[in-house]
Formats: sequence, C-alpha cells, structure tokens
Amino acid sequence: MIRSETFVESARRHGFVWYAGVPCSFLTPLINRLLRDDSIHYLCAANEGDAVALIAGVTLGVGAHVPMTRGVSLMQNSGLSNAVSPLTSLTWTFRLPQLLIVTWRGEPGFQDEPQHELMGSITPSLLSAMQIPWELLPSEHSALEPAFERAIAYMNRTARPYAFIVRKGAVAVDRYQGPLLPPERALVHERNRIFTEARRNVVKAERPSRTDVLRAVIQATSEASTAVLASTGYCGRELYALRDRSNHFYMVGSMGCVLPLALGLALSRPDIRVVAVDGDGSALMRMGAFATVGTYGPSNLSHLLLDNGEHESTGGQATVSPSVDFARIAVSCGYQSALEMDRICDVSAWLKQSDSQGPRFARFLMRPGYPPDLPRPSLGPEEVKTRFMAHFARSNDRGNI
Ligand SMILES: Cc1ncc(C[n+]2csc(CCOP(=O)(O)OP(=O)(O)O)c2C)c(N)n1
Repeated sequence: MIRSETFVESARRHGFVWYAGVPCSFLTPLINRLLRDDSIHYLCAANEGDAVALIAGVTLGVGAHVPMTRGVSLMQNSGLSNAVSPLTSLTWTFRLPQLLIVTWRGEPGFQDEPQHELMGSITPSLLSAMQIPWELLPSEHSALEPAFERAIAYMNRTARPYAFIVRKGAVAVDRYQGPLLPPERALVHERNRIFTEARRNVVKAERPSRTDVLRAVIQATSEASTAVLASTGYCGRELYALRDRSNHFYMVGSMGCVLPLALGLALSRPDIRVVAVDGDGSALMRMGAFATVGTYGPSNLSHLLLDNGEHESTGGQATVSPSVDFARIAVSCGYQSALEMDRICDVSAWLKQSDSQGPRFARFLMRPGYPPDLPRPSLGPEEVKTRFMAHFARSNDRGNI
C-alpha cells in the first residue's frame, strides 16, 4: 500500500504540483491529503473531461515557462468516459502531456457494483485504444520512484499523457478528520454584478458578425501579453483567417473545452491575460465549467461567448441559447461580472478594462454568417501549440508583460 504522503512528496519531486479531478472513494486519502496542502494546487472539476482540459491549460502555461512543473488529472474509471473527447482531440492532438490517475472500479475478479462491471472490464483496453500507456500504481514505496520516472520519460519523449491505474486499497487509509477547506473564492457572490448593453430589440440580422467581433478582439488584445484561445469550429478558423498571431490558440476538436483550458492557463500564468472565445453550443456542452471558473477563476481570465444561437460550424442547427440567461448563470456561479452586449464598441471597451477582481464574462449577441472559402489554419495543432508556448516563454524573458 502507498501512503498518500509518500505519493504526494514523490510526485512533487517530479514536478507534479497541479491537480484537477473528480473524487473516487479509492482516492479519498490522496485527494484529502492534496486538499490540505497549501503548496499544491488542487481544483475540483465539474467533470473529468474538464479536469483533463484544465490540466492541459496548465501544461500550456507552465510547460515552457517552468519546465519542471507538471499536472495530474484524477478520476474514477467511470469518468474516463467523460474525458474521452479531450483525451483524444486535445491532449493527443496538441501533444499536451499530463499524468492520469484512474481508479479501477469493477476490476474483473473482484466484487463491485453493477454499474462498474463493463467499464471495469474495458478500462485498460480503453486507455490503450486512446494510445495512453498505463501501469498499475505500485503498491510498494520502492517501486514508486521508478514508476514516476517511466511516466516522465514517456511524457518527455512523446508529449502525451501517461496513466497510473489505481486498484482498490492501493492507497493507504488516512486517519485525518480535520476540515477540507472550500476554495477561497467561493464567497465572492455579493460583489458580483450583471450589466447589459445589449439592445435586445435589435433585429438579429443587423447585429455584428463573428468577423466583426473577432476583428475587435484582435485590435484590443496585445500580442505580447494576452493569450487568445478560440473555440473549435468557425471561431478558431475565422480568428486565424483574420490574423495569425503567436498568442492565438486555435482549438480543434474537444468541443466545450476552451473554458477549462483557459482556466488552467490563467491560473498557472498570472503574468498574462487570457481571453477564452467560446461558442454558445460549446459553452452549453460543458456548462459545469462556469462554476469551476466562478470559484477558482482569477482576474486575468475573460470569457467571451459569441452567441449566434446556432451550431453554425456544422450547418446552422439551432442551439437552445435563446432561452438561457448566460450572464445570470455566470454571476450565480461566482464570476465577478457579466455583460450582455451587441455593439462592437462594447467588446473593445470590455477587453481593455483591467480592474477586475475575478473572472469576467461577456455574451455577445451576434448574427450568424461566415466568410466564403474560410481557410483552416495552415499550421498543424502541434505547431500552433509550440509557437504559442515559445511566445509566452520568450515574452516573459523579455520582461515586457
Ligand atoms: C464533442 C463534439 N461534438 C460535436 C462536434 C462537432 N462540432 C464541431 S463545431 C460544432 C458546433 C459548435 O457550435 P458553437 O459553439 O455554437 O459555435 P459556432 O459553430 O456557432 O461558431 C460541432 C457540433 C465536436 N467537434 N465535438
């Protein structure tokens, strides 16, 4: 059996100080140990896919900046299914390494609940199918260091995730009975405000387009000091087509993950500003991330939701966004402020504000429509990531932030 203390300290020696996850009873001693440690970042994610995207954001932020700083996503194997999208189309695609700690409920040959039976029998093969090499978390302390070394060697060689599968009883019970403090920002609600600049009666077809908004985003964000992360589909493609800059990250796949990705980046890099440009369909897909951002989100994070009421990138099918009050949801989740707008001047003014005490949200009501012959980025995802990381490592060295 491994003691939590031994695991955490061994992990720390290998640079693992960022954790995000959703608990499993097999991990209770470990997670509770992490929660009590001020020198460790542990973020309670709404689901396991958000945890993977969040840690991918940390890797994006610190990977080139503090090379020995690494992240871990923790989950029950039932939640591995929630993480398949970012594991197959974010961390694999962009090569953003992290360690996965996946418990093994329903391990064949052991008595467990019926809901774990199928996932228990496919957990190792599911990881292998996603090209994630795995090994059992060692039960002997002496075997832990070599296991970390194998994990890191793989992550360094391939820049892709590696997994430890945790069997029942692998982590020793911890007798700690004290408090597990809630995150500090959980109590900020009374300061939060909703503003509206939107002229709701404006005819939808007369609203600005995505092109107009993204042009304003480019103009209002400094390449040196602001990271602009664009959601999957036309959002990233249009941003690229308007201007290709090193501070841009064009997400492909992993729909809905731009917000947790941006959160991990903003938390791990307080020296840069981070703008997450989201779509309404994408935001709806992972709305739990609003609550995670509301609780943990820092003041350098701005969340801009481009709302055309459609899944435009896949043919314009209506989303349910017209019946959703995103601004109210954002402040209810703990964002410091939320704005509804439909004029370009408001985007620029909002992006230039710098006096926030927490994460900010803005919903831009726009018309559908996109330019003809919209190109896809000519750079591959890996090149986009490498350029982005080098840019922010360099701009920090120059001290121009
Ligand atoms: C998990 C997942 N489901 C579906 C898709 C296909 N897909 C790509 S973009 C997109 C629509 C995104 O809609 P929205 O965020 O509103 O942005 P818009 O296309 O309107 O700019 C969909 C459904 C995907 N990439 N990933």
